[in-house]
Amino acid sequence: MKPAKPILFHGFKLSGHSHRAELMLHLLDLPFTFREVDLAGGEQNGAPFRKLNPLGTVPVIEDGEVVVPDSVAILAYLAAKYDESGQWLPREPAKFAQVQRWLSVAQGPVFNGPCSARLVTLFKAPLDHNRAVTLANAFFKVFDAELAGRRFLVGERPTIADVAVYSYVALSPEGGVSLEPYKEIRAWLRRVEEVPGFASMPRSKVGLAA
Ligand SMILES: N[C@@H](CCC(=O)N[C@@H](CS)C(=O)NCC(=O)O)C(=O)O
Repeated sequence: MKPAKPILFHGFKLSGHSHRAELMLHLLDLPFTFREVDLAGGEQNGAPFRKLNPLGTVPVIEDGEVVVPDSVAILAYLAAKYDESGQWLPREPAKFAQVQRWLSVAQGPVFNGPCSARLVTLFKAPLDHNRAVTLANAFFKVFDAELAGRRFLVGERPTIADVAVYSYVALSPEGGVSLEPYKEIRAWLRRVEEVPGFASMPRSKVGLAA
């Protein structure tokens, strides 16, 4: 199934939150129009944008009458609505729970670690960079061990769990967190990048660890 008209995507090209939602549109091969929100100019705080997302963050999508703010909510919506195969959001309860767990990881340890470290280096966010780097490495150590012997985060095929976690892990060198010590993570990133339809995001300075 495809949307009757292109989905309107309100995003920000250098945001990993925005990238994970945009990546899902590419993976599902859905038509969309990208609209860059002027975060530096404060557009997210104005009344028109707050009507779309009262919390004033990107990404937000408009699919006809349906408005969905929040990156992981967008992943769940797109998979539930447009992925008829059920691959991206498995309905079997144990797998469904595992996917939810990784969505929590994306909004918890990934946000507090690699995402926050990058917010400091790229956008001068008033956060503690050392703390974010420490949290990132603590998470990566556990994540690397969990990935051993696994192709994707839940089962043998990619799900929205992989999409949710991918962007800020791939971007972590931009925040000053090297992926060099984490062989399993680097191999998993490469597997995600090989999924048909994968689209990377523009890098600001530093590329992916080899
Ligand atoms: N929980 C939200 C967080 C999104 C978020 O933090 N977006 C940032 C860009 S990376 C934003 O829009 N910031 C605007 C601001 O803080 O004023 C999601 O997953 O979409």
